[in-house]
Order: sequence, then structure tokens, then C-alpha cells
Amino acid sequence: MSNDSLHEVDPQIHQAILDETRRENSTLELIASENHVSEAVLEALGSVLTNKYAEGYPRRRYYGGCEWVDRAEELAIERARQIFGAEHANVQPHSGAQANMAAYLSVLKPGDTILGMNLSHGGHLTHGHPLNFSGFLFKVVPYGVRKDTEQIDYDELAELARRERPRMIIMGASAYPRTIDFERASAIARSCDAYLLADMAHIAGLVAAGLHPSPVPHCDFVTTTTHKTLRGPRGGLILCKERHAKAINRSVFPGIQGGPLMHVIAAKAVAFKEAQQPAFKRYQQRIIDNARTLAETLAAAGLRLVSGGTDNHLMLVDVTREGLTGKEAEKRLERTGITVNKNTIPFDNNPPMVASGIRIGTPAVTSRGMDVSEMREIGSLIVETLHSAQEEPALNSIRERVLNLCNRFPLYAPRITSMESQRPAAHD
Ligand code: DSN
Repeated sequence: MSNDSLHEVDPQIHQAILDETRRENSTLELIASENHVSEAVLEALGSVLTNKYAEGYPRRRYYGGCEWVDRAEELAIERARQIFGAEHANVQPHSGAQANMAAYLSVLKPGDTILGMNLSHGGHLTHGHPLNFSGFLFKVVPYGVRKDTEQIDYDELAELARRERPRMIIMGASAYPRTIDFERASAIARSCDAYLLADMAHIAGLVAAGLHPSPVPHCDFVTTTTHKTLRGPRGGLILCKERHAKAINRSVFPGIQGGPLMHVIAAKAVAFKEAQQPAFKRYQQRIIDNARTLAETLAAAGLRLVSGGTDNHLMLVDVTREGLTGKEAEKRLERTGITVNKNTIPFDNNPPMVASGIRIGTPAVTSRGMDVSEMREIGSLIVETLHSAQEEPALNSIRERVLNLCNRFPLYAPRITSMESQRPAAHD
């Protein structure tokens, strides 16, 4: 067996990882769905648990030798249940999309009607987009936001539920800056005898910290990714009432997945443990405070924020008043080392690949240790970049200031950033 280091086995991949580490270190990560995980999470992800096949569930596996991966999965399940006060947790979904697929298929049949939030109003691909499995398996009726407030139109949702009699109502969004009223959604679902599913992927960390009303008491199913505000590894999680536990487990495996990714499940357990610490609540509060300050800074400079502001970790900026499309704004900000994504805004006239807005989130920069004073600085850097008319000297000087800011908040210990542990040991 070769024990050569990554550096020796595959210098190209080694270099790609070093380059990505350098990119993360030297840019401001403002994509609302991204984060920088802890070194403990990275360590679990890079562990030998990736070697193990463990189809089934703890103590009921189809393979031998599962003693220690059972331990990891049981810890992940127990911690997830405790954090969110859930009756049942399935930690095996490989992603948020698969968490949603498994949850839908646990109670729905192809052709059933579902209500999901319109993607262009802030919804999510797997909540019924025509190009996604959810769009072609089910009859989808989209709901959206009001034109005047740009906030979810619960009256429209209630009316659609009454008229369409859906089997399931899906709440949750990927670009919605406001608090979601899960209690109201639950009353609407009950009025038409529909299942209620909340995809809390974006706000899971805020919910874990008690800083956003929890969907768990109100919903049949709650799905999430583990890598956004929750700050764990890439992956999915399903929480549900005990009465749905068997159906959910069957739906994940053998329904839509095979062997679970045990190294990822162990890393989820680590992230859940981190989420149980008092420091996590302070971290989530800082994410919200940072988002509010950044939003205020942008608004004070004349930028239009969809819905007028933010209650959570993200904001949506309409860049059309700056004479830009979302695509142009994303590109220009990338030039100065500020990473965001173009995003459609409600009632957008531009197609999704162009879009009229950008989505900005604070989880990753907050993980780096940045606070409200840095948010004011970042707000100015964003505004100056968008107003720079693409003049090279101006863009270069903003890039330099971004770099200086990043250097004040280094990511990860030198052994991670230099991948020292992957370097060949000095052999005799
Ligand atoms: N791609 C994700 C996001 O950026 O919000 C949706 O899960």
C-alpha cells in the first residue's frame, strides 16, 4: 500500500486545494449559503470513516464492522434531536436536495399537488422548479411575495391552499431576508389537510440558536443542509415527528440512497456539538447583527434592498438603480475580491443567468471573526466597487483594501493553509 502524500500522488489536486485555500483566505466570502467550517469538522471529514460501508441504520446494518460508525451516527442523531427539539432525525441525506426528495417521497405520490415558493421570489430549486425532479414529479403551484412589501403573501398562500387542496405545503427559501411565519403556515396546512414541510437550510443555525422561530413544532417534516449557517460539512438532515420516522428512514435508505457517507455523518456530529455550545449562540447573533449593519450601510449609500432590509443572515440588493445587472455586479465584485452571487429579485424582468440583484450573506465573514465595524468597511467596499465604472486603478485600490481586511482575519492554522500534514515526511 502506498503511503505517499497527496503532494506526491497528485500534485495537481494538491495545488488546486492550496489555491482554493489561498482564495478563501484572500477574499471576502459573502455568498449567503456558504461558510468556513471549523478545523475539527475538517478533521472528521478527512478521516478513515470514508472507508466504511454501512447501509442501514445504527445496529441494523447490512455490513459487519459497523461498531464505530454506529457510534458516530448515534451521536449525530442524538445531537440533532437535542438541538432542534425534534422527535426523530435522519442524518444520512447526502445533500439538501436529497433530504427534500426523501421527505417528499415518504408521503407523496407522483402527480400529487404541492405548494412551493417561487424560485424567482426567493424560493428553492427543489421546491417545485420545472427543471428539477420536484417540478416534473409533482403538480406544482407556486406562491410568492407581495409586490408592495416583497414579503411572503400568506393570504395568497391560504387562498391557493383552499383552491388547490395540495398534499403538501413547502416553506423555506434560498433568498428571503425576512422571518418566516411557520405557525401561520401550519394553520394554512391544517385548513386543507396538507402535510407541512419546512426547508430551513438557510436559517438552520439561527433556529438552532433560538434566534429564528423554529419550524419544528409546527411541521410534519423539517429538512436542512448542514453547511450553511449551521457551519457543518456539506450534507443534509431530516427532522420529523415520530409518526413519520419509519417512512422517512425507508425513503432515505433504501428509497433514494445507498451507503451513507460516514465521514460526513461524523463531521455533522462534530458541527452539532459545536452548535450546542454557548459560543454558537453568540456567533449566530453576530451573524444577524452583521447582516443588519451591512444592510444599513448599503441602504445609507442609496442601494435598494428587497423588502427594505433583513431580519436574518442575508440581504438581496436590487442593482438596477446602479445601472447594472446582477451578473455584472457579481463579476465586478469578484474583481475586487468580494464574492457574492447574482440573484433574481421578485418580479424580475431579467432571466436567472442575468438577474437584477445580488444576494449577500454574513455567515462566512462572521466565522472569520469580523464584526460590525468590518461590516461598515465591507459595505463601503461594495458600494465603491459597484460605483467604480470599472476603472482599473480604482478597482486595484479596492482589491488592496479587501486584501488588507482579509489579512487581519486569517482563516485556519498554518498547518491547514499550507497543508503541511500532507507534505512528505522526511524519509531516511
Ligand atoms: N444553492 C443553495 C443556495 O445558494 O442557497 C440553495 O440550496
